[in-house]
Amino acid sequence: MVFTTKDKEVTMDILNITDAKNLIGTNKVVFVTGVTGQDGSFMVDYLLKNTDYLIFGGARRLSIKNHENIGHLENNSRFHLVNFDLSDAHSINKIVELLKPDYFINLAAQTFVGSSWDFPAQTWECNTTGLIHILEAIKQHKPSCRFYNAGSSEEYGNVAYTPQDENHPLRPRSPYGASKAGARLLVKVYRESYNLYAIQGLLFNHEGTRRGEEFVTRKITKGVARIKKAILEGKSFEPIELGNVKARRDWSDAEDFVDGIWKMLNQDKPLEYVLSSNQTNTIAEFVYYAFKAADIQGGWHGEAELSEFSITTQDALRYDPVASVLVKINPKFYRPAEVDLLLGDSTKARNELKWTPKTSFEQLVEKMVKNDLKQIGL
Ligand code: NDP
Ligand code: GDR
Repeated sequence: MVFTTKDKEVTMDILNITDAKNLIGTNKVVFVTGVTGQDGSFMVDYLLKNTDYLIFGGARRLSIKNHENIGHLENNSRFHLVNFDLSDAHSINKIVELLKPDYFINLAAQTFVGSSWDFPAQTWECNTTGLIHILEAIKQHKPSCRFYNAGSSEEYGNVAYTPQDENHPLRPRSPYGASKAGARLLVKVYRESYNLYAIQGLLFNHEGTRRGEEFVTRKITKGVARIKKAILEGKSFEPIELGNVKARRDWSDAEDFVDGIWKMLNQDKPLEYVLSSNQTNTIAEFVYYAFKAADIQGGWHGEAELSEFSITTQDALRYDPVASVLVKINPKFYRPAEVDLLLGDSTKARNELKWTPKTSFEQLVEKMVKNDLKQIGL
């Protein structure tokens, strides 16, 4: 099967389940879903580096391949793709029956909060009903399998107190948040009913160079790179259009989080933890630091507070004033209900799992901007 990544053309097969089974030897087996996405691909990289396990990545068949995040693994003898779709109970059952994985890490989901109002049933189907298919298969075929399901700070939603720790109640504000809150309850029920090692971590926002382009951080860093290129070439440019820039998020580096997930999976007891940076920033602040990382000094201006972000006066003198608007607000990106403030408290994970995130907020922004600049040749 031939498909194109950003850098080169690669060939990568998706194995059928019988061929996959024949690859199993004496090493432990990990099944990771969502490997075409951000966390799944970083998790596979992490496992290849830190274990000697055989890793199967679940990927769904699409008419146009989207394997950019795993293209670098095409010839790795310890990593293989298997057809996987959260909506198909039969194939999930077969996967667990034949591969009998020692670990099952479910990072596949309908992940975009904004779309979850447009596709509430599909969001529930993937994130909640799909989870039941996995839990049932594990219960039936490999009850000793250690299972991780991806939980989210969106389950906290309309927060009751700040910062949010493991005891915070579930108060989701979106169909996505509700689907993950439902999933959390199911994981607990299966853990307690069948004595499974089944956990759902409580992960705040995490980003990186493989972040999907519709999420606000990547949308901003890609936009910054596009504008930087236009400025350097003396061309005009369209501003980045954003919705609610006053919302606050607790952002971390996804590469730090896969380490936390693996630590959560390897405890004596199946305990669930918050992973977070313990710092909160507005989207507006992310914008500021992203342009700063590209050496573009800007500020928020406009009649209404935070209505427009433009190059600051000194720089504006050097550029066409019309083109000096870098970001403008477009209400079409507002959500029917917003989560205004997220700030995690990951003290327990840091103390009990000895988990230590390495990348600060500013380093994360800079890393993402530099990556997007590099991708367009800057
Ligand atoms: P991405 O959107 O980058 O990746 C999602 C993955 O799920 C993709 O590989 C996608 O495949 C796959 N997927 C979607 N629908 C299906 C389906 N029906 N069957 C099989 N696979 C499917 O998300 P992240 O990597 O950022 O997130 C990983 C997990 O962590 C998700 O569960 C997310 O909800 C959760 N989470 C993420 C946070 C974050 O800040 N990143 C924070 C808290 C929780 P395809 O490429 O084919 O679309
Ligand atoms: P989030 O991430 O909803 O926190 O979910 P997203 O980046 O989509 O939004 C963050 C905040 O930015 C505001 N915003 C915009 N968002 C997007 N996408 N596009 C815009 O133009 C824009 N303008 C402002 C949003 O309103 C919101 O307040 C992510 C996902 O990874 C989930 O899967 C995960 O569970 C949570 O993080 C924790």
